[in-house]
Amino acid sequence: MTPRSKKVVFFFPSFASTEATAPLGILAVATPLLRAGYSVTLIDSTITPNFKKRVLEEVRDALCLAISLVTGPMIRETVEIARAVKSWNPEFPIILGGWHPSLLPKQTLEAPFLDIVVRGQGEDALLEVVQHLEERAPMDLVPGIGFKRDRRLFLTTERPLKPIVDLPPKAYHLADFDAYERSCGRRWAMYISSLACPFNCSYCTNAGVYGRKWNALPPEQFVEETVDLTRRYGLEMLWVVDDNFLVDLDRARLIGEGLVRAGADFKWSIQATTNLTARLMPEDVKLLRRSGLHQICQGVDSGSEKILKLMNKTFQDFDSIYESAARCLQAGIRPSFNIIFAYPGEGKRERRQTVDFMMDVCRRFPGAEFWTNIFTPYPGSPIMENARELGIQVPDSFEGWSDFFPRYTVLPWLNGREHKRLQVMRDYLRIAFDRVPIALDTRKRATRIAQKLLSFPARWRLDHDIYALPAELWVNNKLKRKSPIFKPAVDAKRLEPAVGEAAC
Ligand code: B12
Ligand code: SF4
Repeated sequence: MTPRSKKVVFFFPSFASTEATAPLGILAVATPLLRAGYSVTLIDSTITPNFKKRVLEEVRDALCLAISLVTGPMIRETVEIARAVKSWNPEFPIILGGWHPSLLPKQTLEAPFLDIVVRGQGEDALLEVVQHLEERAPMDLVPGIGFKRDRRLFLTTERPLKPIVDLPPKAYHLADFDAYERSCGRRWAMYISSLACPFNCSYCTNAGVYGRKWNALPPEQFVEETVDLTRRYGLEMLWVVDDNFLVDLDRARLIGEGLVRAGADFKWSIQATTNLTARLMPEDVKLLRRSGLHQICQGVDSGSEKILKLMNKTFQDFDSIYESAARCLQAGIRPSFNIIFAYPGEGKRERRQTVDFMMDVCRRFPGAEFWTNIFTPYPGSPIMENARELGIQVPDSFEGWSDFFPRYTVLPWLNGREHKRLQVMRDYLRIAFDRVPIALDTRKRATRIAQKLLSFPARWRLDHDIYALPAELWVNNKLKRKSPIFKPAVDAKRLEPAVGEAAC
C-alpha cells in the first residue's frame, strides 16, 4: 500500500469582521500535528485572495482538509470549500472542528460533503483522527469525534476535558502577522489563559462545552508567554479571549505585577463580568493599567432587571456596572459593555430602560462604550431548550444555521418594521457615543469632526425615541464612503462591520 501524505490543510472561513488575526483554535490543534511530524498549511479566507483556488491547489498532495468554524456566516464558505473539494475528489476527507460542530455534531455530519467532526477540545482528537486516516484505520475508538462509514453516522464516546495547563502551546509561527496587519491596520494576536466560566447565562453556550469548571494558567506562564509572543512577532496588542479573566483576582494581580516587572511593552484587553471587575480594588486596577491592560469587555446585556433575571444574570447588579465603569475609567482603562436587544421577554418598556441606561452610563462616564447585538439563539445554550415554545424555527440542516448572526438575526417577535426600527436605533447608538474598534481608525480629521457633530442629534433622537427620516445616518454613510476604512474581505451581508463583541 502506498504511504499516505503527511500534510494537513487548514481552512479558516471569513468571520465577516475587520478584526483580522490568526485563528487561535487552529493554532491550538496544529501543535500536536507538527510535533508528530505532520506538515501544516493554513489558509485563512480573510487574508488570502482566491482562497478557493489556494485550497484546491494545497489539498492535491494532502491527507485531509480541516476547517474551524462557529455558528453563523462562516458556514457559507465552509460549504463552498467543502463542495469544491468534493467535486475534485469525493473521497478526500474533510474534518470540521470548533464550536458549531461541537454543539451539533450529528446534524453537521449529516451534510453529504463532510466526513468527520471533532467535538470540543481538538488538540488530541485531531491528531488521533489524522493518524487513523494515515493508517486507514477505523475510528470507532477515537473519543470525542463523529464519523461516517457506509453512509451511516457514528458518534464516539465523550473525550474528557483537559485543564488548560495540560494543553500544548499554540503554533503562533504559522500566523502571517504581516498579512493580518495589512488587513486590519494593527498587529495583534489572541491569547488564552483560562478555560470556562463559573456562570451560566441562558443565551451562552459556554457551560454546555466547558462545564463551568474555570481553570487557568499560572501567572508566571502568562507573563513569560505573552512577553515572548509580543516581542517575537512585534505585536502591539493582545486580546486575552478568556471568557472570564477575573475569576481569580490574586492571579490577575500577580499577572499585573509580573508584566510590570518584565517591562512588558504591549497593550492587552480582557473579557470579564461586571461583578468581578467591580470587586477589584482601585490600586489593583491601576496596577493592571500600568502593566498594559487598556480595555475590559463586559457583558451588561440589558438595562432591565427583569431581562437580566430571565438571562440568569443575577450575579450582576446595576451598582456593580456603574462601579465597574468608574473604577476602569479612574485608572485609564476603557470599559466596553455589550448589550443584547430583543431577548425573549423584552418589550418596549424593557428596551427603553436599556437605552436609557446606556445613555446614562455614557453621559456619566465619558469613555465607556457599548456594543450592541440582536439576540441570537445558539444551539447548546440553555434558552434553546425553549425554542419551540418561543416559536424559533430551529434549522434542520447544517446550512440552515448560516443566517444566525447577531448583526441581523430575525426573530418571530422581531421582524418586519420592528426589526428595521431596532437596526436604525442601533445605528444611532453607534454614532451617539464614541467606540474604539480594534481595526485602525483611518478617518480624516474633518470626517471625525463631522461625525462628532452628528452625535448630538443622535443623542436627542435616542432620548426621545424618534428614528423617522434618519438624515444623520445618510450623512454618516456618505462620510464613511469617503474614508479609507478597513472592510472585512468578505462581509456577511455587506453590512456595517461590527467589532469588539465579547463572549460575556
Ligand atoms: C475570539 C472570539 C471571537 C473573535 C474571533 C476572532 C478570530 N480571528 O477568530 C470575533 C470577535 C471575530 C468573534 C466573533 C463572534 N463570535 Co466569538 N468568540 C471568541 C472567543 C471569545 C474565543 C475563541 C478562541 O479563540 N478560543 C480559544 C481557542 C483555542 O479555542 P476554540 O476556538 O474553541 O478551539 C478549540 C476547539 O473549539 C477546537 N477547534 C477549533 N477549531 C478547530 C478546527 C478543527 C479542525 C478541529 C479538529 C478542532 C477545532 O479545538 C480548539 C482547541 O481545543 C469564543 C469563546 C471561547 N471560549 O472560545 C467566542 C465564541 C466562539 N464566539 C461566539 C459568538 C456567538 C460570536 C459572534 C456571533 C458574536 C457576535 N456578537 O457577532 C461572532 C461570530 C463571528 C463569525 N465567525 O461569524 C460563540 C460561538 C457560539 C457558537 N455556537 O458557535 C462563542 C463560543 C462565545 C460564547 N460563549 O457563546 N468571536
Ligand atoms: S455570557 Fe459570559 S458570564 Fe455568562 S456564562 Fe457566558 S462566558 Fe460566562
